[in-house]
Amino acid sequence: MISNQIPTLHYLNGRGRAEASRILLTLAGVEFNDVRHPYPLSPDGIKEKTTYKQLPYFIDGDFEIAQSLAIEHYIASKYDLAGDNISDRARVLSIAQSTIDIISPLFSNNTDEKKALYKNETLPRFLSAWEKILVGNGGKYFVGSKLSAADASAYYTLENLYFKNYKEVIDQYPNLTQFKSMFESIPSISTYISNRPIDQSF
Ligand SMILES: N[C@@H](CCC(=O)N[C@@H](CS)C(=O)NCC(=O)O)C(=O)O
Repeated sequence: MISNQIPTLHYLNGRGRAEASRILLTLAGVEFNDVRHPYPLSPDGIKEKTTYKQLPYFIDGDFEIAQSLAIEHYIASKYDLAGDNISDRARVLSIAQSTIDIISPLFSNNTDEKKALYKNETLPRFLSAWEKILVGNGGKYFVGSKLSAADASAYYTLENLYFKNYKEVIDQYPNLTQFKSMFESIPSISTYISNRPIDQSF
């Protein structure tokens, strides 16, 4: 049963493009309707009601928004997770957008050559940059001096990479590994992880 009193996040039964938003809502302590639609989406179901006939789609009272990064940015801004000043807000978005550069190739690496390039060049390039940013900021948070959407984006991406068997690459970046353990030990996140539905896909 969907309650109109709390926000609603529509997505598939998977983590995909909605998980960073789910994690952000969890970090903010916001109760929400986590509506998971079976795949393939029916053409006359939720898809028809959304802006681009795509999910995720977020509804908060009278406000409705499509596009995963915009949803994350809205939630982060509303609940003080978007960065404390103009520079930090840009840094948060920079991490969020770099996750797309990291995740997207996973869907197009269809040859051994592309897989090797990803594992040996692309992934190390992004993970070493992340480690440098994290360590340069003191090692605990990616941006500023408290949790932000940048941490949620990075955590979700590292988790995705573990799932896709890139642990061996991540192990080369001990600060990222330590960050991941720290993030999943946050009480609300740890409870969320233990209770979240078993996904059909990542
Ligand atoms: N740029 C969009 C992409 C959204 C997207 O591609 N959503 C897929 C699911 S991951 C979808 O709804 N596809 C329509 C369908 O499969 O019928 C975002 O980040 O939100």
